[in-house]
Amino acid sequence: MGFNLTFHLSYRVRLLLLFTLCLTVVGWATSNYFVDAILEIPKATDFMANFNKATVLEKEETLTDKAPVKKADVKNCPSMSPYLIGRSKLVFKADLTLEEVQAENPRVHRGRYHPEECKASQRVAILIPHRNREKHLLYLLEHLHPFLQRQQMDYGIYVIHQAGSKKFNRAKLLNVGYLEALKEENWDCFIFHDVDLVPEHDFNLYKCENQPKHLVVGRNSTGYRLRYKGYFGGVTALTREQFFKVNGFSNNYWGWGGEDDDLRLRVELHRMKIFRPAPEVGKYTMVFHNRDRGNEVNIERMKLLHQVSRVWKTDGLSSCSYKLLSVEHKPLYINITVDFWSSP
Ligand code: UD2
Ligand code: MN
Repeated sequence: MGFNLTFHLSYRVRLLLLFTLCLTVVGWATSNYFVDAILEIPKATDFMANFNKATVLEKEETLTDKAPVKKADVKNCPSMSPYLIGRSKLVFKADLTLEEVQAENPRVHRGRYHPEECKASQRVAILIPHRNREKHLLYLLEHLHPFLQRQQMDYGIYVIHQAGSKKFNRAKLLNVGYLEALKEENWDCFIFHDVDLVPEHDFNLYKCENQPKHLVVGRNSTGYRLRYKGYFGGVTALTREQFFKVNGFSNNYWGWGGEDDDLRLRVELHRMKIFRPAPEVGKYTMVFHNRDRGNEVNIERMKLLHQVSRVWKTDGLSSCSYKLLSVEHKPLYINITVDFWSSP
């Protein structure tokens, strides 16, 4: 009888213990689930609050001497960064200097940045063709660095500068940018970016999709409307593989026009579809400019556009020859200077 009572009691105690244990486990699991869910999908209205909170946290963190987070412990970045603020009114200060922009971006080194708090899903190279547009470059750097940091991107900015007095060749410069950038990092995604276009809305994500992406749905100078259905100019994003597959841009477009349509035809020949963000998000301001000397309209462009299906395989990345003059790692960008000695 005594034995039976002890057995009975201990059985009840064990049952109670088991029940408490189950409750604790269920409680712990659901709280973790909800915390994760909140981190993953921040509400649009909370973006500004989160942005401020995150800035404060960052400041507090620098004050303590906590051990830095180990690389292996860093989580993947959320699909929607908590720092996004939506559309901004862009201001271009006439007396802005490179030193000011550098001071505003202390966490950018040698043209590159990656978030400390999480691991970005893609490494993105921004390629900017350039000649004689220093002021535009300054404005773009001023806005693009904070914009990309708010998006928690792992990125590098490359400026590909055409030296000499040959006609400007935007497409060939972008091929050079792709080939040279891959020599220092296996970038996943490439953004081909005019120097004078500044994005207004930071929901316009600077990363690649499973189809080539055209990011400029509209710009101020054209009433923010798409210029024409197949328009593929200004800013585009292709993965390393997508760009490689179409053999990059043609090298034969000297002067203004046609090279963007040529790339669109290459993309379509490979049965890829162009992806665009929503019109309210794909908005850009183009800093005003006149047509540059050395970039006169290319009167050959229609003829060239008729040959794309025949020549894409032999004219492109595979045949891009250039004279590399220098690669300089400046604080805010990597400057690649090239000369094209063989122009028509
Ligand atoms: C349009 C396209 C552009 C390109 C071009 C035709 C848009 C928004 N942009 O731009 O992507 O297809 O037509 O070639 O539709 N550049 C220099 N120095 C020069 C000349 C050009 O740096 O002397 C660079 C610079 O990055 C500039 C880009 O080339 O943004 C395009 O040239 P543009 O701005 O003169 O041509 P635009 O505005 O008509
Ligand atoms: Mn322009």
